[in-house]
Amino acid sequence: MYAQIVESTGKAVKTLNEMEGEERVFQERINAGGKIEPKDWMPDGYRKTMVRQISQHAHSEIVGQLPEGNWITRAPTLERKAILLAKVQDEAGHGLYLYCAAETLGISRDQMFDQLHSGKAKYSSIFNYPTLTWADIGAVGWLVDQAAIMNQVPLQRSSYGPYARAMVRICKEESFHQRQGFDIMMKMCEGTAAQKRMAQDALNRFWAPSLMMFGPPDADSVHSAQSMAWKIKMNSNDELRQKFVDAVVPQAEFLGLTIPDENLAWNDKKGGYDFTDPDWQEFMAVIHGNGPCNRERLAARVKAWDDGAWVRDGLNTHAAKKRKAAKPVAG
Ligand code: FAQ
Repeated sequence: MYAQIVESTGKAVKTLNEMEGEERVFQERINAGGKIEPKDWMPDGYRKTMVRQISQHAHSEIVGQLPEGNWITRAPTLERKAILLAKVQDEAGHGLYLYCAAETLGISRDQMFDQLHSGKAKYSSIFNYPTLTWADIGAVGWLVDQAAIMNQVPLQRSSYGPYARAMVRICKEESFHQRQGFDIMMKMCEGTAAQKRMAQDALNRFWAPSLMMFGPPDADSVHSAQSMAWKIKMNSNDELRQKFVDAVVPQAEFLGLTIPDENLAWNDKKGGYDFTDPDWQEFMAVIHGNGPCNRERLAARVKAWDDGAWVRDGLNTHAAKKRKAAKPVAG
């Protein structure tokens, strides 16, 4: 692991013995389970990686509202509509905590939005897939939120204080989200044959994209080695993907649904399921802007930004007037 060249720094991951001064103190603190706070010294690569990960995560929460928002007006009952509205609002809140956490590292909200709107910043691949039926909203809660939880629970212990603390509340809310998704799936599976077919179809379409959420295989993950040494990431992409599969298979059995993978089989030796990798070429296409909904998602975010210009202008003008009025009169 330590010989791997990582993209975050462009260098091999250093061992403690190769470090001195502030860098060594920083790494010792991390190794001892300490937290790094905004005003603490940190290597440039650490700051850069944290900004990248937190802002990508924030963008994912915000763009992640779109596939679900698509169903608010079409939810089958008033109760389901109220629950979905609350969930989508929660995602906006998660975005806000995360943008605030990223700002503590010296990047502004405007810079982050600019990176999103120009296509420079990534957000989770999963949100570039369409939600075609109500069962997809069940599958998103059940699978996508579960994948998010699998990834984010360990991040509550990650080394950057503001990120780790934001994750505590986010994880609590994601757990509720996962339960509501599973509840939708249960209702569909206990319903008519057509409703059960819809649930199976949603699982068929969301299974592989959910596996992709954990990132490329460890061997192709350019940031993992350094991020794990800095405890920005607590587990590797493949470890979390395996954990996810092991948790979801019995849930699918409970629902009476079939995981769309002919190679899925319990492996006694590893104490987990063997499964087929998702199509990594498709993953690369999606994360480089060529998934089924990338253009639509980005256009929706840019439109929201443009439509909100008059609000930002009004707020800025008001703030400028207040600042002027508060200025002490000279003499
Ligand atoms: N999608 O070297 P690695 C949610 C990129 S929140 C897009 O392995 P890393 C809530 C990666 O950025 C879901 N891009 O990278 C919700 C890098 O590209 P770069 C979001 C991906 O950072 C639910 C390149 O590939 N969660 O769902 C993806 O060490 C329902 C190489 O990859 C987080 O962001 C991907 N799936 O590991 C909302 C959690 N995977 O930046 C609404 C925090 C990889 O060099 C509804 N993030 N890439 O250009 C993480 O844990 C990590 O950033 C990983 C990727 C695991 C996502």
